[in-house]
Amino acid sequence: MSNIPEEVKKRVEELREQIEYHNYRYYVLADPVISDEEYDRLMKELIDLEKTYPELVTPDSPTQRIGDKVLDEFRTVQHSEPMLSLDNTYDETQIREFDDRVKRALELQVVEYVAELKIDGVSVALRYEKGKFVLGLTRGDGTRGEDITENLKRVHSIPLRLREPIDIEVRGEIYMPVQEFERLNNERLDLGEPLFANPRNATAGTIRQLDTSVTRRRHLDSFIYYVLNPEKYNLKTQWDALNWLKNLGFKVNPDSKLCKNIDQVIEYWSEWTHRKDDLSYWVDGVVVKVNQFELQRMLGTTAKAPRWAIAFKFPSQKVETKILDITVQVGRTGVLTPVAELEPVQLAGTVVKRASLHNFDYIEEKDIRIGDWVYIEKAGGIIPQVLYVDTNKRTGQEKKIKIPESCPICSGKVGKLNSDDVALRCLNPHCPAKLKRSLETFAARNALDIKGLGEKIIERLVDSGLVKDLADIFYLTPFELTQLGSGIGHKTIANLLSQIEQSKNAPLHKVITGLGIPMVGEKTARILSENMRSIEKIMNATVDELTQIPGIGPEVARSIREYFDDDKTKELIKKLQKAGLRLQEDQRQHEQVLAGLTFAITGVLKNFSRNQIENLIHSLSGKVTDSVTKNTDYLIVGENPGSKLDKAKSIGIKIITESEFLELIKFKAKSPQQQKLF
Ligand code: 3BA
Repeated sequence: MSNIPEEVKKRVEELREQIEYHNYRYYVLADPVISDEEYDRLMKELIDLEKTYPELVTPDSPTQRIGDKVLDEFRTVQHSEPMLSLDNTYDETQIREFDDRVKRALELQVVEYVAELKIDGVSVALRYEKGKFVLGLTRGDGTRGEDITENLKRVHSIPLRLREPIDIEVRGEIYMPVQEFERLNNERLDLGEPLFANPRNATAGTIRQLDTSVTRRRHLDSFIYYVLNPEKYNLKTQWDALNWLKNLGFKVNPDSKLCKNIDQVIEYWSEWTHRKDDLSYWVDGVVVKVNQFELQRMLGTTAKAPRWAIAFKFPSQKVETKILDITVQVGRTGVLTPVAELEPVQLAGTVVKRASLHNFDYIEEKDIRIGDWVYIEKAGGIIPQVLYVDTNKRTGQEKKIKIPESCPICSGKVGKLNSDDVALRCLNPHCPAKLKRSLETFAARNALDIKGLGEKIIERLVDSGLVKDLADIFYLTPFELTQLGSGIGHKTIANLLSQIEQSKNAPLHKVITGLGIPMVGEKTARILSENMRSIEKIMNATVDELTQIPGIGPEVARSIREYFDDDKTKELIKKLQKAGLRLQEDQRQHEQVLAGLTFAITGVLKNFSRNQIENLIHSLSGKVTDSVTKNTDYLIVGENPGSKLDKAKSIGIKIITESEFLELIKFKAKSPQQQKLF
């Protein structure tokens, strides 16, 4: 330490202050004052200095937000004061009863409240010493929580340094924005992983990852709403505390309201009942808190919850129905998902016949049985979810299900990949259910696009033993196919064979997508194909070499390596090669009118779906990214644009409409032949 030049130490300190400040402007205030380039330059300078002088690295350096770590376990730590929970109310009568209890206990005619939106996330506690972030805990059992400090450093709106060097503990909610939740579930659908039922589960599953790169990539956000020992900072009310927390550097929800009485609370609640879906994150109610800390202290707490606060839930569309059966689905990656087969019922515009039960822990926790009457709800507007059992309607005839000890399809062994995993999986690599799902992935539109190879044909091909791996479909003969039984005529067979033949011309990235390598979806497949240009090269690449590729993280790299290390994979690739698939990127120059250009897209377009426009750009050698960065050349804007538009404006990226985009292609197209295309 001693031989480090003073000016280096000073510069490092200066850079950290500046970077944290700009981080605050960007992630907390959403009001950046420098461009991404300038920000990146500061960060690079700091990274370089820390590389040269590793002794200077501190746990609160902004570089710690981006470097990845893999932890062995989470230690548990005692909370400095118990983390309580909140009682719930569901209607106006109940919230008035709460107000009456409060007023009676305090012997007051009227009490002031703060109404806050109740974020559908996960509660955490954050400790700072001399203004530096030192510890982040989950709620745990309320007394002890898990140390998730490293993951929380990857949440950019959590300050690593406060704007004053004080000792303090605050609490708040970590959540996953709607857009991120949908992106993540779409990706998981692609990868054959079980979907998250709601953003809260997704958040909980993310902050408890031992590999911090997972958290880093999942863009979580935060709102802070509680400070321990507020008297230490001369705070008298919740309203002042929220304001003070904001100035200290925390992200505080901007839509809280100071209410003079319970009528104003109810007004706030009914207003947000209608407005809640406009937010970029999910809320499930309002948290009502007595404003004066002095009054809070007088009211005190029960063992479980404060008497001075309560949750006032928004009504959700729920409906009651009966579970006729519980079946188990086996996915491509072997995940066993229990599914409730329901007495069909109308809910939020559709007829619901089935609802995911997520996993077997969930069934046990909620004590869900066949024959039960249950309440179901659409969570986050996507998958119907079984909420709870109406135990009053139990007759005694209900049947508990047993956790499968073997795969319901192949009777193979089942187990968990690790003790953290909630998903039970079929461990038999030859499970026909896995093969069937794999074939579906292989034939899907974003992969080999073999339309004739649907669920029914796949079922028969696998059950008859004609197809034992993905490559077998290329070796099918017309005669074999006639053996598949009724409903499959000559025409169907001819069509199928011709489609299979055509699919051999699919470009490399589509083949990679189709293989269904864990963690490798369409996007990653494209990156791999663009950078490695042949299966051979990907197969032989080390984890290090793979990680060098921009957009490939260590976890994905390991997963790719593992997949290709399997002897069965090697055999499969050989067989595919022999069948004549294109396992290397074409050298042929295609229409390169967009070469070197990177696009981002926001809002709804008139003429294209997202997929269509992305494919078009890719086919013209352009790039598409999820977010706007300094490397973006154009942002294409449709109706109802999102935050990308603000970002593009703030950093001066060219913004074009859909028709301007088409004009751009026309203009760029060199040959008259290409011009005609558009
Ligand atoms: N305010 C959740 N608890 C909350 C501090 C108290 C509290 C919540 C809240 C207890 C939200 C229970 C778990 C907990 C910190 C204990 C909120 C929200 N206030 N705005 C009154 O938005 N979900 N949850 N969290 N301490």
